[in-house]
Amino acid sequence: MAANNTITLYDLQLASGCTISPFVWRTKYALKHKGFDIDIVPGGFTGIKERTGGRSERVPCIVDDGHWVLDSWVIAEYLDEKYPDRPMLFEGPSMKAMLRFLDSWLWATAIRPWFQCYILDYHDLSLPQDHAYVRESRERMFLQGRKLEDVQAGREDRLPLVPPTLEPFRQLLRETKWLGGETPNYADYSALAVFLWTASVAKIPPLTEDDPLRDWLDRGFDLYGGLGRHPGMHTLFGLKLREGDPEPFVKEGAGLNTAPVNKGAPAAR
Ligand SMILES: N[C@@H](CCC(=O)N[C@@H](CS)C(=O)NCC(=O)O)C(=O)O
Repeated sequence: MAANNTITLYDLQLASGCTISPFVWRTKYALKHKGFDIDIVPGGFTGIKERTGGRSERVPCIVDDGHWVLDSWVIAEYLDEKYPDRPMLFEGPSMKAMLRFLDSWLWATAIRPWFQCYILDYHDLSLPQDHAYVRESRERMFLQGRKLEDVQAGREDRLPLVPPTLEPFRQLLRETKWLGGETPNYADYSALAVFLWTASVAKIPPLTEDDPLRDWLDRGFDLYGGLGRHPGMHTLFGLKLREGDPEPFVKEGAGLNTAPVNKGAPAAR
């Protein structure tokens, strides 16, 4: 049992102290969902191995009463297994399978294009001692050797193309208050983490002021005493569209709906 109801979490922070990693974000929410206080071990991209006593090169890691758990997904499963008497993060194996799908869809649809729109901001906002590592590793591992400046350039043309692709996700949230139903669960935290990452690095907004995702996003960022409201975060809303840009979202009731509920032939009603 966690001593003093507190679990230690190894963070990944920007110079402002705000968390950048989506994996750490979802773990912060998971710990709060389970009712724990969090003892944060601060730090940036460099020195993770030293901070964790050689145990890991990646975060999040948690330590629960001396027991180390690595990897955000494994941590969430551990929390449910160890503390089944507290609110559950997962609702069985089918939710896990569906969430794996939602995760990969959101990463492909949102994080991939936004990564290329905000990669220089990401670098500039990181801790000064991380700059050289962030530049070298991101250019080598994710950008085929292209310079951060060249990858981010022209983002004004690319940003307006992303909101319309999020329509299936908007559709999902039109049907339910949270992905977890009446209350949020790990599906919400995992999806929120994509937008929390974006808000941590986006010096210019990716979504329009009136995006229908705003309701769920605002409620999600406000959870647990405003867990997602660190002063270092940027607003997600305020993307300015230019002539010729696509409609950012489908207006209520129009288009993209799946087939409506079959209420029977008119004479039979
Ligand atoms: N599957 C792992 C992924 C963790 C991960 O990749 N964390 C990144 C931050 S988003 C990291 O620690 N990166 C360290 C680095 O870039 O050197 C999890 O879910 O915890």
